[in-house]
Amino acid sequence: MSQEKEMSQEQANIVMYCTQFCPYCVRAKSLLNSKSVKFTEIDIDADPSKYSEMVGKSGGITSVPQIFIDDEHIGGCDDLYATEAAGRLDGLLFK
Ligand SMILES: N[C@@H](CCC(=O)N[C@@H](CS)C(=O)NCC(=O)O)C(=O)O
Repeated sequence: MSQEKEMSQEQANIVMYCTQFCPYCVRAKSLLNSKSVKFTEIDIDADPSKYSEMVGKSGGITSVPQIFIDDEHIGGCDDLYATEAAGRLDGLLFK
C-alpha cells in the first residue's frame, strides 16, 4: 500500500502489551513504526495488574508482546510478522 493511501485512511486502534527490555517487543514496535501507525503500549512491568489482563485477553498466553488490532488478538511478534508476510497487516491497520 502506498504511503499516500495509508495516510488518507483511518488507522485501527492498536494495543501492544510489552516490557521495556524485550527484543521481541522492540522488533514488533519496529514493524509498526515502519507503517507509521500510532499504537498504545501497555508496560506490564510498570503496571503488574496488566499482566493478568493480557493473559486473559490472549487466551492464556504469557509472553510479551501481545498485540491487538481493533480488539482482534494478533498474537506475538512472530504472529505480527506472519500477518505482514501473508499480506494481511495493512488491511487490518488501515480501514
Ligand atoms: N514467539 C514469541 C516470543 C516472545 C517471547 O519469548 N517473549 C519473552 C520476553 S522477550 C517472554 O515474554 N517470556 C516469558 C514467557 O514466555 O512467559 C513472539 O514472537 O512474540
